[in-house]
Amino acid sequence: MPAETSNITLYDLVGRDRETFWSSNVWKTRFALHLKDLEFETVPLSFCEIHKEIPLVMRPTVPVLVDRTNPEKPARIQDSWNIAEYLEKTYPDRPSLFHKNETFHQFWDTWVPEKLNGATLHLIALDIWKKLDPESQVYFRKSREERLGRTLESLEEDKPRARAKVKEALTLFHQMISEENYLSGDYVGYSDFIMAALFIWVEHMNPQEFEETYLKAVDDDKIRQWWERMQRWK
Ligand SMILES: N[C@@H](CCC(=O)N[C@@H](CS)C(=O)NCC(=O)O)C(=O)O
Repeated sequence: MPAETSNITLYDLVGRDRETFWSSNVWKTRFALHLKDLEFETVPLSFCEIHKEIPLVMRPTVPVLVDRTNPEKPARIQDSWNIAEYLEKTYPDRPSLFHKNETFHQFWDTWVPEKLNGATLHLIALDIWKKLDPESQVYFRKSREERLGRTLESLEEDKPRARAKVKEALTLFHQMISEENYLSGDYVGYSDFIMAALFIWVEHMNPQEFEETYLKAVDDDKIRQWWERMQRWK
C-alpha cells in the first residue's frame, strides 16, 4: 500500500528476499492491526538497517509503529506489548485485543518468551542465519554466538533437548485450547496472537520442524485445529 494512503507505518524485519515477514515480535503487531482492521504500510528493514534506521532515542529493535491519524500529535511506539496497549486504547470501537482482561494477555506475553523463545531459537538459529543478507549474517552470527556462548552449528547436538522443552510448554497450551476455541476463550485475543506469532516464525524458518515439533507436540489435532482457526488473521 502506498505510504500516502495510510496513516500507520510499521517497521518490520526482513531477510535476503526483503519481502517475507517472519519476526515473531512484529507478527504480534501485524495480527493486532489485522484484528482491528487498520490499514498500514510496512517499512522492511534488515537486521543491520534496524540499527541504522531506528532512531537512537529508541532501542534498535522492531516492531516500531508510527500512527499519524492525529497529524498534530503523531504517535511513535516501540515494543509489541506497548503497541498492543496503544492500539486497544486508541481504537476501542474496533474488535478487542484484551476483552477487558489485560493481565491475562500480559501473562502470556511473558510466558511464551520465557518457555518457548530460547528453545525455539536453538531449533531455528541456523535457518534464520541462512535467510539473511550477507551483512546481517555477520551481525546475527556474532551477536547470537556471543549471547549463547557457542557456535550456531553446535546447537544441532542440543536439538532433542530443545524439542522436549517446546513440547512440554505446548502441552499446557494444548490443555487451554482443548477446552475453548481460543486461548482467550470464545473470541480470539492478544494471547492467541502471541502464540501464533511464534508459530509463524518457526513455520517460515523450518516448515518440517514446525510440523513435527509444534503442530504435532501433542498426540491429537487440537493444536492444528487452533492453528487453522488463526489463519484468518494473517
Ligand atoms: N520486547 C520487544 C523485543 C523486540 C525484538 O527483540 N525484536 C527483534 C526482532 S523479533 C529485533 O528487532 N532484533 C534486533 C536485533 O537483534 O538486533 C518487543 O516485544 O517488541
